[in-house]
Amino acid sequence: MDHAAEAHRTDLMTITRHVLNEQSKHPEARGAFTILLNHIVLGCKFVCSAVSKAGLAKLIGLAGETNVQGEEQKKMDVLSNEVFVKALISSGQTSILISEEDEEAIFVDPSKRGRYIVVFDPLDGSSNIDCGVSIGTIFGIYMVEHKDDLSLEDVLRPGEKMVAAGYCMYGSSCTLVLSTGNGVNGFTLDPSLGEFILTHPNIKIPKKGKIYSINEGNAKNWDKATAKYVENCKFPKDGSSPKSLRYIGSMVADVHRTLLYGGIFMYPADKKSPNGKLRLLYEVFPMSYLTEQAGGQAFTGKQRALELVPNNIHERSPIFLGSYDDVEEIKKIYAAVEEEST
Ligand code: AFP
Repeated sequence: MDHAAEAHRTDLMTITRHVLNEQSKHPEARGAFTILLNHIVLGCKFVCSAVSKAGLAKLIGLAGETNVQGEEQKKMDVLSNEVFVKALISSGQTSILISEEDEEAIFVDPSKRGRYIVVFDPLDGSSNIDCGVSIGTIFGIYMVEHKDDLSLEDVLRPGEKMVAAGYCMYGSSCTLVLSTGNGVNGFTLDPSLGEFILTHPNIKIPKKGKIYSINEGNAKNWDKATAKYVENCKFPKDGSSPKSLRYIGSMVADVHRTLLYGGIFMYPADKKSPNGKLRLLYEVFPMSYLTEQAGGQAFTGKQRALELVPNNIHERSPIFLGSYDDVEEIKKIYAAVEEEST
């Protein structure tokens, strides 16, 4: 019997154990982050379970519709939002919450406040849910800067100021990918244990990929640089093979594949949507943070995504993220197009 391999299989690194290990490297840490993360994990487990039962339980549907028992149904994204908001407030570790589902920022009651701000999309890609396509929760975490004078200024900070970011993908398995600023790790939910187990340690995005991912239906409105880049993906001029197109239309799933297999994910600006579609605080920033932590790059078409300063909590931004070399190529194309026009 190979005892070393056996020991590996029986030494389960749960997400809590992993975060406690990280915490022990910071003697000043008092466990607040671990408590916060446990509450995020609880929300993810709830949504994972609800999503997997959605078809059976008829949880899908418009908010306000009634089910067969005559009870009012909640749409899955509304339900997920309620679960996350309640879990985050009850953790006692948050002061401000920004959710894709809530127009206004939530300022936690002073008696329950903690040192963190959480920006999140409780159920991204929810238009995919009716056909069983992978969807997910995305989150980013900032530390409060002005504890005694709390305001939106604490939130409207560049993504590089985040202290952690992650997503949970509800797919064929439930996978939570997390970075606390020291690389990226992936954990898979073992439903029989109810625990997220480290299955993808130290994720590194391949330096160059063979996949491009974009909604080609928007091509007629693309800017020159995006059109040129996509043309190069299909008809490379350097004799290399064309790239494959993969587009799920669910950011968590498209970014997850990009992190593991490499390549580029794009949601550019176009004539119809000059700022693209994706939201800066709780889509673009967390995914850019994870991409950089995995060794890739994230670019807006003008600058490094994580350096953008948001002006409002639901602001949108174009994004090109993925393998280092692939993003480098689009950066060069944007620079050349810019030079041509001056
Ligand atoms: P939904 O939550 O409305 O399904 O939108 C998903 C999303 O915000 C993101 O997850 C996708 O990457 C992107 O939109 C897809 O947008 P297009 O349908 O315009 O390609």
